[in-house]
Amino acid sequence: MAEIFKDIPKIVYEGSDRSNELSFKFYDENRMLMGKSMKEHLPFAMAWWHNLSATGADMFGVGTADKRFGCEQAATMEHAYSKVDAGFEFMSKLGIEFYCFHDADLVPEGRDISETNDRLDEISDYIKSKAEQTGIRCLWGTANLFTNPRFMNGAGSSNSADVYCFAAAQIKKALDLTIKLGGNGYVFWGGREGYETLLNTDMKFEIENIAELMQMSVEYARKQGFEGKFFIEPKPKEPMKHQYDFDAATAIGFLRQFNLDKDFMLNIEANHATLAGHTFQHDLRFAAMNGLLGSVDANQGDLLLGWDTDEFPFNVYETTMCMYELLQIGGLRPYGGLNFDAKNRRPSYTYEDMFHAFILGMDSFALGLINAVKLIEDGRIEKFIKDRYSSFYEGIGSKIRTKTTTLEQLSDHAISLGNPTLPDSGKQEYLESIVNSIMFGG
Ligand code: XLS
Ligand code: CA
Ligand code: CA
Repeated sequence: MAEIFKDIPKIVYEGSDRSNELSFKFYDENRMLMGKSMKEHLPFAMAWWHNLSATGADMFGVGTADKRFGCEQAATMEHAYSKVDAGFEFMSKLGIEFYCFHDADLVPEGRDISETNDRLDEISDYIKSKAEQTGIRCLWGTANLFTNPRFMNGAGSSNSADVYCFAAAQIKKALDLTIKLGGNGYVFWGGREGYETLLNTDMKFEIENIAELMQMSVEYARKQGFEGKFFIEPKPKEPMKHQYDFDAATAIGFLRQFNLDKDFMLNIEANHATLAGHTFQHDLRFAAMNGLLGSVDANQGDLLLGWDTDEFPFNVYETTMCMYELLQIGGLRPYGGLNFDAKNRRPSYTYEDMFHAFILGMDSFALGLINAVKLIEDGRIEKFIKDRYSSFYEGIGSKIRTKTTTLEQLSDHAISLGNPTLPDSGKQEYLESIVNSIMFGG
């Protein structure tokens, strides 16, 4: 098999003062921080769809990037094999250990499900042999239940029972593939699981059907010996106007309502959190404080644009706060990782750009990790937060926390205070300047 990225060497850490642009400036996989190597802290994954399939086509123009990787004709089985070769060469050159896929990313759809499934069996044999040679494995798999026109009204939320069965068939196969390829996670992103108007939609009915499909999927996977986690990936909108898994809080409510929270965790994507009007850190924290932060789609959006731009992470404040959350839950393994669900900008169309994108993303997360460790070791932020609630550690406050008081007693306490005092200052600007001094203070 011929080398595809011929002019690109193996990317290694050379530090920020070196002139070799095709090197990591901050990501040093062997550097130890808080008892673990950077590589262990940062289980990076490549998204098959953006990296190996997407050509930069948008609503106004065709693709700019040639992703045939040396084969003649796109969307053939020959192309499917080239993508595997390109993907494994790409990940090996970057030292990436994991990938994520949709069924539809791997092979062109056949005339019917059986033909598609045969193709998936064939290509997954090849992927498996590559995995055995390189040690690179699947992080999570999923089924594309949004591209085919039959899913115009959703999959689990479709009004058509037949379409619902097509979704089930794809999920069944994608679960088989995930298990075969050693994945420890399976994602449900509710691509078209939502609605445009209540004039044609029974929302309760649709949500119950989605839950039932998830329940059946869990039962099937457990029967096949899958011991990993299922993930819901929240997103508030796009493609639908209203999507049912709006954000972490909504998805957690749904999981609890249908008793799915033992088998499921959340896959939080930065760009989806900001589309929901939250910071990335907010949704990470919401999932984490409920014990349900399972995996991360590591990208960033553009706050000036109201859609899902899936950019490579560049904002080091965001990666710092992400790693701050992840360090506090002990990381994402053994189930999840940091999946670069991100694509090059349309004018960045060369092979070299693909590598620069990953160097940027991996370095941004390495910087985030370094900063987050410093924030934790510095301890001032954590201490400030703890002290801020000190009025609850004794007296009437402690009685509230231990549930040993009543509304009448609280009222009596307030009356006894006479003139109420103000709570202590929130000191936001002081705290922000601590973050800056830790990040840039050397
Ligand atoms: C789209 C989603 C999708 C999921 C996997 O916005 O991010 O790519 O991660 O289906
Ligand atoms: Ca995603
Ligand atoms: Ca996205």
